[in-house]
Amino acid sequence: MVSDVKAALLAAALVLAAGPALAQSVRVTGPSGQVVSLSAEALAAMPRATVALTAHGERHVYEGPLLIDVLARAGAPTGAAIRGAEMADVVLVTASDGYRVALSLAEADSMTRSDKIILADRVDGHAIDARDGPLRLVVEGDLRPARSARMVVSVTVVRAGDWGKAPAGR
Ligand SMILES: Nc1nc2c(c(=O)[nH]1)N[C@H]1C(S)=C(S)[C@@H](COP(=O)(O)O)O[C@H]1N2
Ligand SMILES: [Mo]
Repeated sequence: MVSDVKAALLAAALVLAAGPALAQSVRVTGPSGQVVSLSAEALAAMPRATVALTAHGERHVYEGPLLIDVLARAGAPTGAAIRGAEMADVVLVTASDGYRVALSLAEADSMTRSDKIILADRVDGHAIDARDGPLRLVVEGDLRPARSARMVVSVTVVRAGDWGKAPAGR
């Protein structure tokens, strides 16, 4: 009986300690303001890609869905539909420590560039630890890992096309 209680408390403590890593979802906002929250399970069920990342002299293989597929869940255009005003769409990736990285929507699309950009949830075959994950942006082709935001909590498409435009009539 007492050991049952101990076991239950231990189990609860383990769940609490692992809490953020287990519960992580990502908040995705599309160009028209549509918001979806994708759970770890939803991300795991998406088509997967792998990208190697070297940081601090160590090379690791990250795996996860393509960022463009994640953005499409919130209504972002893909492929040839990224045209006109959408060519100025910016993707803001925000981490839990406030670190932010900007990309363009077009560069995340596999019809525009062959280098892949993924929202990784696994590294070298296991879940990403709490220091770097549970979600990490990985940008294939980058020579330094500065855009590889760790601990990603949200991705947002910002329509930058209208910024700094001359007023109508000029
Ligand atoms: N959330 C978050 N991600 C981040 C950073 C950061 O400060 N916060 N630093 C970036 C930088 S500058 C580098 S070089 C790589 C790896 O650095 P680090 O593991 O020493 O933070 O992570 C990148 N991702
Ligand atoms: Mo860095």
